[in-house]
Amino acid sequence: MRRILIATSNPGKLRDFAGAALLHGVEVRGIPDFSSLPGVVEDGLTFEANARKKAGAYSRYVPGEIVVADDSGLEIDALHGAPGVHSARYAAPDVHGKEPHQADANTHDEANNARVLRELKDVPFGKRTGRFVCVLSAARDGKTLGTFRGTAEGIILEAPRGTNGFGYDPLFYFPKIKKTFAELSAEEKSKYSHRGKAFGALLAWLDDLPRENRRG
Ligand code: ITT
Repeated sequence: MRRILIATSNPGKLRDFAGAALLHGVEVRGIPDFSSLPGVVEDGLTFEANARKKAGAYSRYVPGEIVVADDSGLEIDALHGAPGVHSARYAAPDVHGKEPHQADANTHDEANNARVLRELKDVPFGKRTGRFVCVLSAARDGKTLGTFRGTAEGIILEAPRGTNGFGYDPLFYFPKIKKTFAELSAEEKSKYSHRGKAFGALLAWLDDLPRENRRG
């Protein structure tokens, strides 16, 4: 079975990948001892830049292996694309008194969701459109091999719904199935999600990679 090493500190992302892996018959694993590795400063202006930076840096710790990193977030049209690349620390002004791009730590999902709801307080249902974006970058020995993007279009609800998933999932209503992403199992979510789509593109690329260039 193909094996893919994922470089992430986010257990919600790992659960999503495990759900997608079930669907595709591959195995995903975290990098051994990931939490003891030095962190990567995510100061890129795009998801692509941050995903490449993370995959490049972490792949140096597992020589010869293909390492995949994920940079993702929620873009809300009424907020001109915010929280975007700052999704993981959107509540920094509330929690640390710093702007998200200056914060050096992530903020909790509940606080991030509370800020989104506050910013959208006066925005009517029809204008609460947005999308999740996921960019996956694959690297080996510090070099980028490929970058893959997936998106999912939805509506930001006025109150959370569902208890599965992570991050903004309880606020993200997916009209096609009339549910939020937090009302889906990891396997179901991967059928519709930004992460599931980017992962599908990555696997298609991996299938086309000459066998001598693969591991796992
Ligand atoms: P790593 O960098 O270690 O992978 P991270 O959580 O810091 O973990 P990002 O910088 O990519 O990752 O931030 C992603 C944030 O975007 C995440 O913390 C959520 O707030 C949000 N997000 C991304 N994908 C999501 C999803 O599928 N469901 C809900 N929220 C999501």
